[in-house]
Amino acid sequence: SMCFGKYSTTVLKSAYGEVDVPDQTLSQFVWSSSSGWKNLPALTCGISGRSYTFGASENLCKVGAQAFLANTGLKPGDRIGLLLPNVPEYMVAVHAALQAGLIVTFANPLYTVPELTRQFQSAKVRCIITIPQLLEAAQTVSKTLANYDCTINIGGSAEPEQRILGLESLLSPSENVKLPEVRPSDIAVLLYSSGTTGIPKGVMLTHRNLVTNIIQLTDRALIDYSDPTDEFQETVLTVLPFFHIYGFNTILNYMTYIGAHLVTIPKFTPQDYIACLENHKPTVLFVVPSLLLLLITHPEVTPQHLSSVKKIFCGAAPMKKGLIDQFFKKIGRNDCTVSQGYGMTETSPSVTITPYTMPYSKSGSCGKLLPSTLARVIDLTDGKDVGMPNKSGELLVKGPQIMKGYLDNPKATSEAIDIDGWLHTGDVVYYDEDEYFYVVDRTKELIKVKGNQVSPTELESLILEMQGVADAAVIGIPDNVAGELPKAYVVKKPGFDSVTPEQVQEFVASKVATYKKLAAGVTFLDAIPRNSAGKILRNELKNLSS
Ligand code: 4UW
Repeated sequence: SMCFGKYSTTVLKSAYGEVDVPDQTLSQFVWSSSSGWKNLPALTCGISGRSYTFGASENLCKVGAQAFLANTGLKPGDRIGLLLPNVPEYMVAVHAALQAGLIVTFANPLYTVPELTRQFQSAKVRCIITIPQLLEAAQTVSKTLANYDCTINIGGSAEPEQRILGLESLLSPSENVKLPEVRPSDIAVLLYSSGTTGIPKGVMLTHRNLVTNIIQLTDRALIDYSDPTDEFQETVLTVLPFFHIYGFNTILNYMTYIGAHLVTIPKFTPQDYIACLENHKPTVLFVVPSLLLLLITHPEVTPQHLSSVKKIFCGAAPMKKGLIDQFFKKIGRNDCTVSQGYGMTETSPSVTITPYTMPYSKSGSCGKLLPSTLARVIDLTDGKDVGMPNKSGELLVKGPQIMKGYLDNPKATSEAIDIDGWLHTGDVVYYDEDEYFYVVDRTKELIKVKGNQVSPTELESLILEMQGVADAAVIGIPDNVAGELPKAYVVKKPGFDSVTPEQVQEFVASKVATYKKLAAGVTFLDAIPRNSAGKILRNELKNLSS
């Protein structure tokens, strides 16, 4: 399926052809078949047992959309911020907002106030939806936001004089409110990703981008799109965050679309996860490599706990070749598939996925191109297409799942998506003779800690705020459990010899979510290696650390 175009590019086309994408908004699409299984459970909190059927959650989304427009000052096109852990109500909050024509941005509930402020200011958020435990942070951030309208406090009480509304104001039917026309080409969500360089930017994904990726995955029939019934319904245990593209589109939207029952856990602990395996007997698990490793190595996870599981999906970070073998050894059976997907926030997220049955010799591959997806692999030094299998280079991707661009950042957008429409992924890959892809490295600065994005630039600018610091550079250090951990190289100002590594670590830890901490330590240098343009030579630092 290779074709040779102008400039001797070698374009790989999906072996699966093209898919047709319905002309629907994300909400219309996700609920398009649910009338067939209205009374089956759609979402259940694995800890409290709080549960919604498909009929109930679909209806709440519609009621919520009308209530948004009736009870708040928000208008279609306005942005709202979700500051929520994984709870069943996440679905209602997102899809009510989308049906009201709003654009949604999701924040990590573990974020500190400065982290939240940066994201919500960038997205120009006018309303935050949160829970009582996070209300104080939401209110602090809201004071910094221009044209702020209101906060919605799910599960808490209203305080009208502070513009805090309770959930009831989202659930009171306002049938006379007409919902706006939302077009599939409209932006649905703004998810934050650092891309190949710099601080996190708002990735603009349209309704069509998100629907397309679900259709592309459905086409590969990784989970049969067969009507769920009282006798059999897939049960999906998920702890991966809904604020991340993987949790949001691949899990929340895709699994709801096919009629699976999602069991959510608001905050990961091995004990809660194990209890959910026991109590809910999931048939499908979505994992990142560090979670799969935990299932393999945790002494309290027994083969019995995993006996109901038939399908596992892994993605978001490189998976070590032997991990799948270790998993099969642990469960003592092989009637379970472990699939790997590769992609990024900018691609909604999936680009490749492993086929249903895959030769053992290809384990470690992240699979083949999804339908309607094109790829090129270019040499890291001369930028020319490598033109043949088993030669690594940077992956370029083209397809209908690629983002519209970075919010308010045409420069970053044109650096990421070139004039011919190719997205430069910053990942180093090769493909084999059968066009199975393998991710081998990353050229971009991004650090991945247990699948979470960490932007080195963000940590560097924080460290530079510390008294006595003249220069700083952050890189990822390989780690057996987390995949990578952030490490800082720091240059002290004259007269600040007494600054210790621990002080730098504590300074950063006090300002960022836990997974961004400088867990791989701090080393002082006389100078940070930089090129003549002032760009940090990260490879030199990587060599120093290995
Ligand atoms: N192997 C090696 C992989 C892999 C990988 C991602 O935070 P983001 O922007 O996005 C994600 C997306 C996760 C995902 C994609 C497709 C898919 O099917 C699925 O479910 C099974 C999950 O994490 O980070 C994007 C970056 O993460 C790395 C890679 O560097 C990419 O650019 N990455 N998947 N299988 N590395």
